[in-house]
Amino acid sequence: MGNISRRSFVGSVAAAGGACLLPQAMAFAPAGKWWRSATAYQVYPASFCDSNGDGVGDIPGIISKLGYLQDLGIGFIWLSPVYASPMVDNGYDISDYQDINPLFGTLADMDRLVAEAKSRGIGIVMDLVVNHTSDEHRWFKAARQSRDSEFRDYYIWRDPKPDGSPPNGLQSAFGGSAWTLDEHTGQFYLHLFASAQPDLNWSNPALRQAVYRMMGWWLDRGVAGFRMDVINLVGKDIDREVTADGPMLHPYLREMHEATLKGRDCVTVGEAWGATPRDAIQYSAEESHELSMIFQFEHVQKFWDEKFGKWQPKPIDLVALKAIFNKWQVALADSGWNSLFWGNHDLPRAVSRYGDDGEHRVGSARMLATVLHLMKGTPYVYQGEEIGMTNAGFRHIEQYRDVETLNFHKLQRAAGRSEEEFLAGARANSRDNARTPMQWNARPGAGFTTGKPWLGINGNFTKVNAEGDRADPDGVFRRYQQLIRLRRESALVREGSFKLLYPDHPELFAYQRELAGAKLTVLANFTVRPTRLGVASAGMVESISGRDVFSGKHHVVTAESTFHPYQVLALLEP
Ligand code: TEU
Repeated sequence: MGNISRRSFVGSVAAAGGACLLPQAMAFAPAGKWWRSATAYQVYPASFCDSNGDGVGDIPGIISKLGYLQDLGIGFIWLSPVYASPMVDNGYDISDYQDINPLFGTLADMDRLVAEAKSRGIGIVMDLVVNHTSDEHRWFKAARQSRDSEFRDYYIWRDPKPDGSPPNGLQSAFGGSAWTLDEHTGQFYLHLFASAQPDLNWSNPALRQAVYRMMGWWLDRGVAGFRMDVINLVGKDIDREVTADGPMLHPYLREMHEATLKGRDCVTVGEAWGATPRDAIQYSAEESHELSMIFQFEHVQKFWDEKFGKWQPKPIDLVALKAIFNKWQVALADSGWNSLFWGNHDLPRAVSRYGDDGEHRVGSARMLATVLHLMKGTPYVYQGEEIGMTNAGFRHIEQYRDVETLNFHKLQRAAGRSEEEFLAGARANSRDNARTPMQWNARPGAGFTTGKPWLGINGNFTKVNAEGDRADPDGVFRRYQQLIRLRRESALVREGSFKLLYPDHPELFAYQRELAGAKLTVLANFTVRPTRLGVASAGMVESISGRDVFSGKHHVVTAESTFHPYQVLALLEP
């Protein structure tokens, strides 16, 4: 195989693959499943676009970029929280579910966002954070007034142990005990996240009905659905110290579906750390009447350290990574539906984690996009991923703002870990890596703000930015555009079967999709070194050939073919 030209047929994916792909596309249009052909884009509002120069992104800023998102081709936006919030956890601590944080705008701005996005064929999916509220929510303020408050039972209270210590050993995800003593009423309240994020008591039917009413209120305003924050925690059984996947989880989700989602043409995606494929089918199978799909994190957590968790850099083992994707693709082939993602606002930048954010930044970003987007499921692009943005590269703890990073810094330093070691971990995995402002152009403020950004802009913005990348026909944005369009147009991409090829190859990620006699073979060098399929590729069918869906060129791949660093082919046959 010769040197692969990276030049693509600009905007002509269909021209390259269309003859085979388009006829099947026409057969596909089951009502209510629009999200199976759509690609999602996550907006982290504080860091997307600041329209008023206060250094924080806002809703008018998002509206001003709808043209950009339409051009990318996405079908819906997952909007991280914009509700009223004291911002202890950047909006995942909500003080009023039916109002907008003035930092981000007004309810009128929100209505305008929904309407203008809709007119461009883009749905707005709200972040539903109902495992907990802010401690400034009126429910919690009332609940802590007295043990007899009508809202007391909206939260989870327990008496101290006889020695005054917390009721049990449950730990907060952000470090330390999950219990904080409310001095005034003499009981502890549960918070699986920060102490300013008290957990709601889902076993209280009045609370559940209040949540469902609130969901209906947003759906009636025209939102396209919900991303459900840590939804697998709501069925918890605290007294048995069961938090995730508790006994009441699925009954509550079915109840929620019945009360709010049923009969509406919306999309729902639940965040479910630790979910197994079996769980995913339970959540997302049509006959379950629960959710459209979930986010599962097996490919993320597999590469966390046993002792220090995410705060200890650990290399990716490609064979293990492939096995995980394969497991999920195969398990949900006939029932349920996968989400597909490399990153989000809690995770490092895709190109820094799985690719090369130095010399091969563009090539590896394009490779990662291709490998992910040609699998079966609904892909989620995290803002900036489509232009190959990289980790923040912070050198000092003072540069971080994230509550999780700052808490664990304190805890691990107190436990004797060195500053350098912690900072190395944070540079790899802190949530702030993904939260630095969107890099729109090379001017001061990166086109994100005219003021002082709430979190430092990545120093590489003069080189890495949307304006520059989009001017490059071989840029990252162009590849995302092509992939997003392919999903819309190709039934093979949406529905085809999945088969992992060469599972033991340590450097190539290869798989095959198949539908009605058409085959799409994806072959990607996941490393910085040239590689070949090699004789070790047991089960190799003599050769693989086809037309590359991006370049339109015909390729024949044999055991001897060389793949350049991060090179990817997507070959269509016949
Ligand atoms: O995240 C859930 C969660 O478990 C995270 O704490 C996760 O374990 C960690 O960030 C991985 O590094 C959701 C939201 O996505 C996150 O932003 C919120 O902070 C959290 O819930 C609480 O609402």
